[in-house]
Amino acid sequence: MTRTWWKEAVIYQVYPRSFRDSDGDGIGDLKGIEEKLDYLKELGVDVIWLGPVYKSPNDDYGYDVSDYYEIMDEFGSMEDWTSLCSEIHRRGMKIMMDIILNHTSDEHAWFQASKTPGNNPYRDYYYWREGDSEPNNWESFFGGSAWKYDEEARAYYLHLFSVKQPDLNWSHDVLRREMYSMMRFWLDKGVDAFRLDAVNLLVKPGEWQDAELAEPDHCLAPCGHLIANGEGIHDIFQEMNNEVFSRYPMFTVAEMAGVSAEEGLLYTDSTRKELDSIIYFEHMDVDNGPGGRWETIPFSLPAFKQIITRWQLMLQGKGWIGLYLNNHDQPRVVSRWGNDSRYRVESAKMFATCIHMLQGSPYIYQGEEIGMTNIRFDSIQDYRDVETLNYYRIECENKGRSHEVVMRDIYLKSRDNARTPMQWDDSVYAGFGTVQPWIDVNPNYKEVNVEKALADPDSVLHYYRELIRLRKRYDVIVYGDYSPLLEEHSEVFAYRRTLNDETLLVVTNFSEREQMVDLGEPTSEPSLLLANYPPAEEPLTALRLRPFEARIYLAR
Ligand code: TEU
Repeated sequence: MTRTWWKEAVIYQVYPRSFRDSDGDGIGDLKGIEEKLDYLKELGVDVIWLGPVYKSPNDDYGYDVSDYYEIMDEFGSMEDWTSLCSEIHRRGMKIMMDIILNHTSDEHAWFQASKTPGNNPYRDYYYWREGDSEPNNWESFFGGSAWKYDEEARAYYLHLFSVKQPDLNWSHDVLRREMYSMMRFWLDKGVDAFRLDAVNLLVKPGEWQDAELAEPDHCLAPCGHLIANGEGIHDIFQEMNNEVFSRYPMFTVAEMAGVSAEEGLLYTDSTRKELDSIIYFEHMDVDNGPGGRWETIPFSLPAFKQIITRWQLMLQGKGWIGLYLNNHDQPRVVSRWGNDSRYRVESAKMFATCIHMLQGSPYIYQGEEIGMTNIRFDSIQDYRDVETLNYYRIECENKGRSHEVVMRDIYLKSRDNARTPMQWDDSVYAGFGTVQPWIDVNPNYKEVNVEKALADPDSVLHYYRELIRLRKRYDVIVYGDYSPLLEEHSEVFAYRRTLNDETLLVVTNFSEREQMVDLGEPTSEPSLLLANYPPAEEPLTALRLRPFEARIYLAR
């Protein structure tokens, strides 16, 4: 067991626009994050992942960068960023920046310069294709064609995400060097970690062949599987590692959709010198129907457990993962797979237990630690996310589906579910700021907020603190081997972690019904480390688990 700081770390994701508005413009900002650092320190997190804060026209809220070297006006200035960075460090925490490499904004100077046809040094920074029609039938992840015609350029450009996010051409040596120096710029400023956005899409296939529509591969848009993990992608990460990562005491986490555990190992195997860890999607896609993420099918715990187990065993002792059930792209898990009314607190604690005790580094998405829930706005006017708005337009206007039917999908899967303002207290706008925020506050803020959670020893928040405290105390949580238990059970997820003479037993009931389970005779007397219900005196061979009950036992 080699100690590695980032394996031991808990990472907290801040979505800057929705965290805290310090200057009364309705939009979260860097000063607002700085105000809340003591709260994060007391929670016990080690690393703060800052969503993108670069200059951006905000078509995809910062994931469309128009200048990598400047801070977005709404968020503050470079001085504010420097101050935030040093205040994070002063408290013994670290800072992770979100790095967007696959595309820029169409308002980036490179893209503007690339439009001039002919011999132009920027032309090949992007994928420009001349012709009378779109080069192929690829669809964007955000709906509609992945190609857009530009009059000035007299050509089509590729955009896998929104029309305002043209894809960069990573086979271009000069572009790659530009990106490496951009990354070094931020590391030289003291950044400790990178979250690399959508990076398994960097290489595009040499042939622009059509995608077969109605793909069986439902976690990606119709062209996704043709692009994900393309030939030569590992060479890029080895080069990036050599040019950038290996020169700093940093760590990387790569966000990658459409990656199997086998591929996940190739990316993160420490001997290959590519990436340190990966955030994969497979377990989050279990409720996607054949039509994609907007089509929701019932959650299947057996499918979920199989995926988790496959990844745990595949990477054990070789690679590393980020553990998560929530982020800014996913609906809130308490609403999605738990019960956000009757068992909000119980289910929030249960999901946290299940995730935090696995092997990997746990990620906490803002508001998850107080059990924030999905929202339901009646009108599409109240939604802000480009993916959601495109979906509504395509389904209602182009396909003629009714408002009610389309809104049902949006209530289940819209990314705005997780993007409503952080609920700090029960004052107007939930303590997020003093004016109407850019997106409405969840109406349950009087019930669900930080101030209330701090005052209640049984809150979700105090439970998260306990989970983090346990991680700092028991090496088995970070470094122990994983083995699944009760693999056939359809409602209970249980597993064992072992390191030397320490054994951890984790048992979580994913259902609203009581479940009887037998974990087998223990080899030594187990002690209950943490649970989300008052302790019940039962032998491990006859556990009676209450709705969404979670327990962690330690045996030596
Ligand atoms: O997400 C990449 C990604 O794979 C998304 O398509 C994801 O599947 C989708 O958001 C689910 O609805 C990253 C960022 O996390 C996301 O916020 C950005 O919109 C996207 O890249 C483009 O930069």
